[in-house]
Amino acid sequence: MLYNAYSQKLSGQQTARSRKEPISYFNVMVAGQAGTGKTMFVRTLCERLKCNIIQGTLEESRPMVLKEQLRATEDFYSVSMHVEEDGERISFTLIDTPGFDDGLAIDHQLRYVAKYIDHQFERTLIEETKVKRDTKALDTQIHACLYFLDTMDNCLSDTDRYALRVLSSRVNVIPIIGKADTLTVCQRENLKKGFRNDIFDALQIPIYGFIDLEDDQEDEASNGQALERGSLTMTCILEMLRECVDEDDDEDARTMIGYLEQMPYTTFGYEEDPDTGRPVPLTPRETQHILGRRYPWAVVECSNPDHCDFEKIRSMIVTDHRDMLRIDTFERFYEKYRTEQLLSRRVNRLMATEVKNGKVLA
Ligand SMILES: Nc1nc2c(ncn2[C@@H]2O[C@H](COP(=O)(O)OP(=O)(O)OP(=O)(O)O)[C@@H](O)[C@H]2O)c(=O)[nH]1
Ligand SMILES: [Mg+2]
Repeated sequence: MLYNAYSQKLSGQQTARSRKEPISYFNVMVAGQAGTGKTMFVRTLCERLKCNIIQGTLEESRPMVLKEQLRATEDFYSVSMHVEEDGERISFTLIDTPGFDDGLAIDHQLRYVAKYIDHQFERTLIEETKVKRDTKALDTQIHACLYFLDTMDNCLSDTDRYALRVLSSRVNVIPIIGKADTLTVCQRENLKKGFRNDIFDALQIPIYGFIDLEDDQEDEASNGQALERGSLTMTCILEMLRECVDEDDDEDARTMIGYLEQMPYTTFGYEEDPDTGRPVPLTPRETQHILGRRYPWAVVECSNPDHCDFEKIRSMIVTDHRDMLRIDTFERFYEKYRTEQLLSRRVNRLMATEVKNGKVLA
């Protein structure tokens, strides 16, 4: 139902697109508090995608950024590559951002991130309003923001709460638990439960997957039970999605259920050799390069589903949710930006005419 409509629209868009250009664009931003493992995740994902990268297409906005020693990120940088996935060629860009600080500084930092996201929308708007549009114009919109949560407590920190609210008004936010190798199984489960409850039920932050009922949909939701706006808990959302699966065999709804039931996904980065900056070999006679970390008591592997959800995150952004995220970005966030901009430009024009005609408002 809901998600099917999305995919139908998208497939139409893609057919038109694929006739003109072979590549679809997908851009992911990584954000969160300082030291939560964002840069290490970017490096690990790039390393993991290596086998899918089309030769010669890897580009870094700052030279050697993936090879230099790991240190706190001071400015935005991006890593772009063309990836071949299921026969489709994707131009995939990761944007790493400096970690947020506690306290007042976060306002300034979030404003900067918001400006960056808006700037990408502005590029689309400029292109759209041209008389002759460039059909090969790059899509630089941010389709998803992987937000690395602070895991000090079993609930959202004030900083995360604030940042999630600000970001989710502009971009599809996907919360992530980084450095999962430092958590026991029990700690992970408690964190997941606590975060899910805070984001969806207690605070109703409209991150990716949250469904905001339209007024006319309110009465129909959840087995005929009347729901008021803002009362959609995780249980209700899952119930609605299951109805879509049962009634229409909706594949997108099924994909979304899989995500919502297990979010926030956990991940950890590989261990770097301090001299070479390359992933350390996990066993002395390792032939195939496995990404992970070695402890005295065990070896943890990034791509092992028993150890963390890294592979789920990878397939989420590279395949499973890519189309839904792109459509959502265009229809929800870009449309909102476009409407606001066009309205404010119209108001400015009217004001300027009034001033010119000497009818200055009192
Ligand atoms: N145990 C463990 N340590 C990690 C992991 N990822 C990163 N670290 C360590 O945590 C520290 C911070 O990692 P970064 O990846 O730079 O974190 P960041 O979120 O990018 O930090 P800022 O750029 O300051 O915002 C470094 O000392 C890393 O070695 C992980 O998955 N597991
Ligand atoms: Mg960093």
